[in-house]
Amino acid sequence: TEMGYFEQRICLQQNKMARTVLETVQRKQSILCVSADFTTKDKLLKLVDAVGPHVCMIKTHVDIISDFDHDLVTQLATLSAKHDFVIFEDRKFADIGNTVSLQYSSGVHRIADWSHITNAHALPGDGIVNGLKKVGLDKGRGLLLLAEMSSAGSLAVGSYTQASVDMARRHKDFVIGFIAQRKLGDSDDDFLILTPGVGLDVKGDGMGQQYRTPQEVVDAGTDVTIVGRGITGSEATADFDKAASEALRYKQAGWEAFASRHKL
Ligand code: UP6
Repeated sequence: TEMGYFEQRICLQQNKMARTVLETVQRKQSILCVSADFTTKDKLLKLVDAVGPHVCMIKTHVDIISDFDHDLVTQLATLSAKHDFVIFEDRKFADIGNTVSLQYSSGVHRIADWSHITNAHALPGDGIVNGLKKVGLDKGRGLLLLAEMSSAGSLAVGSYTQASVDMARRHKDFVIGFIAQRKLGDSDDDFLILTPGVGLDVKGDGMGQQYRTPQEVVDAGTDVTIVGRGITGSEATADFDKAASEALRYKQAGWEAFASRHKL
C-alpha cells in the first residue's frame, strides 16, 4: 500500500522532535502554532489552556514574563501533555557557540530543560548550531534556523537565506527546519517550515510586522502558521473565550488550505 503524506515525511526525518511535530499536526489536524506573548504567568497559562485544543504547538518568549518561575514551565508541560502540543521557546539565539550553549542550558530560564524546540539565527556561522546541539541533542530537542523574517526591511534574504539552508543541511540530526516565509530546501531535505506574520484581519502592526493569510503562507509552502495577536488580542483586554474561538477559526483556515494543497 502507498504511504500517506505524513508517513512519508515522518520517514525522512532524522530528528525525533521533527517526527513529533508532524505526528502532532496529523493527530490534531492543525498546522496552527499560537504565539503566546503575554507577560504574566497567570494570563499566559489561561491563554494556553484556552487555545490548547486547537494547536499543534505553542510558542513562548519566556524573557517577557515578569513573574517567571519554574512552576510556570511545569504547568506548561502539564498543558502540553493535556492538549497534545509541542513547546517552542522563540529564543532567537545569535551568539558564538560557547555562549549560546550556556544561554540554552543555564541562566534563569534553562530553556533546554523544557522547550521541545527553539531557534537561532545563522548569522554567527556553524558554531551556533554546534553549541546548541551539544546541549540539546541528547535531550531530544530540535532547532529551527531563522532563514527569513516577516518584518519589513529584513536583511535575511537572498544569499543569507541560502546560506542558512546550506547550514541546516550540515546538521540534519538537530536542525529540523526554518522560520521562513516560504518553502526552502528540496523534497529530499524535507525541512519543516514555520511561518510567523500570519493574520486574517489586518496587514501590519505599525512596528514593521507584515501579515499574510493562512491560505497565502500555505500556498507558499509552509507547514506551520504562527499566529500571535490575531488570536490573542492584547493582554490588557485579555478575553480567553475569544482567543479560543479565534484559534479555532485560524486552525480551520490553515487546515483547509493545507489539506487541499497536499490532497489529504
Ligand atoms: N516572529 C515574527 N517574525 C519573524 C520571527 N518571529 O513575528 O520573522 C515572532 C514574534 C512574535 C510572533 O517575535 O512572537 O512571531 C508574531 O506575533 P504576532 O502574530 O502577534 O505579530
